[in-house]
Amino acid sequence: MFKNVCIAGAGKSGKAAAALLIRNGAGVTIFDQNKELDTEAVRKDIEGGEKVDFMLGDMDDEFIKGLSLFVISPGIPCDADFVNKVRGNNIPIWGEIELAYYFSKGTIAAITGTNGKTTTTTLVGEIFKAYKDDSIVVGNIGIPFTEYADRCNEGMLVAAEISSFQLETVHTFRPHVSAILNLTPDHLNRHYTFDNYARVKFDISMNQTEDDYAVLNYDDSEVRARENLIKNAKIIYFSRKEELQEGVFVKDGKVVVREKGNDIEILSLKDVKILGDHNVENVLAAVAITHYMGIPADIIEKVITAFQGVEHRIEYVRTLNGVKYYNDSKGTNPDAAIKGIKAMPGPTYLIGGGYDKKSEFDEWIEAFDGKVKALVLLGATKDKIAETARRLGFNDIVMVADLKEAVAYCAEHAKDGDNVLLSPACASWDMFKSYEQRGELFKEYVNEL
Ligand code: UMA
Repeated sequence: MFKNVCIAGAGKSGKAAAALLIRNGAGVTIFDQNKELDTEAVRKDIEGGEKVDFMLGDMDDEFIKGLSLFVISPGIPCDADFVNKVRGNNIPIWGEIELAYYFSKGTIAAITGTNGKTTTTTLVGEIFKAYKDDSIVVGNIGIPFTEYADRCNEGMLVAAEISSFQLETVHTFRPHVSAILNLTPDHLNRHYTFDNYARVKFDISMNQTEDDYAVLNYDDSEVRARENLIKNAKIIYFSRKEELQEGVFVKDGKVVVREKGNDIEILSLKDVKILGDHNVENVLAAVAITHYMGIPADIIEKVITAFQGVEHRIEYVRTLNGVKYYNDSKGTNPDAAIKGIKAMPGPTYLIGGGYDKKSEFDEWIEAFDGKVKALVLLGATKDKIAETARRLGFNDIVMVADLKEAVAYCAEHAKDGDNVLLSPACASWDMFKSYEQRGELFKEYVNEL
């Protein structure tokens, strides 16, 4: 299986997969479509990197025929020409999650959904660590599961954030608890239709058995409409809005787990520090996930009530001349950005635009609710967003060339009591390496003012 492995993609995922495979005696070639890739720099980042071969640009047909396994990074579309060729030669294609799962012996809680994945996974990971300090947090959150997989022993708890990209290439991956937090259109340039995207999210549960749990959002009609896609796992619903017969919900300001007719009170919402309805949902999901992973209620309560939130999610940066600056760089789709603008307490200069995922921006603009003083646009989607805004009667639009200019414009015009929010409603990949880099740069520019 591991005699002659090709890893496609020399990013975080590919490098960690290479190190794992080399540790386990495999022959590894890294393929990357970027002809300019600095292979020596990549080699240096990989433990055992001197044993890696490279192929850049185009993939050789003869090379494909000799492969025993093809490991694909999440950012590479599964229908890329070279991937189709590999498939045509009947070479097994695994993603990083499948590869890590093959080596790992831990008990996994796997979390997906359009929004809230990172906050929920972070919370779940903190709860796991408070219970067992060798627990790990991995996946789309930025730490490849392959980095730890072969050191992940029996009994270790794993909190894994899993993206739709990663779910396209799982085959045997079986988390003990899976969770689908919500579903709104995202990554449609990759999955083509919303239904394809939704179905791929449900693949998180495809290998679960009757001994496993699937945590689903009762309040999300797109999730609920697809509950029949959960084949074997026991479904555990959570709801912010309704008292459930069984499941996790809010009753008299308390988060309650109702199980076999018993109500277990976990915590009071008034003690939770992260703001907004979407965060109540993240808390409910984290309670459901950790309860069914067997974590005692007192530990769940202690960790959740102490939790202050994660970087790049409506993150407060500073106040200057009475203007508050917030970094919501993880607002990478319209739905996440709606949460960002809704969380703003007053008049806001909103910085948006970025990589084109073929999203529609109408609902985001409708959510401005008279709060946005100016929409400052940059990136590949700026014209499309401006067009949508004007069509909906919103005309306070400013076009800028880059993020630095956007920050400078906002600083010059915002008055005491205003807010400046970076919440782009788009991914970052047109101008930045990642949403993290975009958020870091925003904070840097704001702190330089
Ligand atoms: N490449 C190609 N051909 C392509 C695309 C990429 O050769 O068509 C090469 C690039 O030249 C580059 C490498 O592949 O050298 C990059 O691989 P990658 O895009 O998979 O990026 P990684 O650094 O390996 O990061 C990936 C995830 N990236 C994506 O899904 C785009 C990271 O998720 C994840 O944290 C990491 O693996 C570890 O699991 C980021 C993300 O943006 C945070 N995810 C999306 C999201 O949250 O919306 C799904």
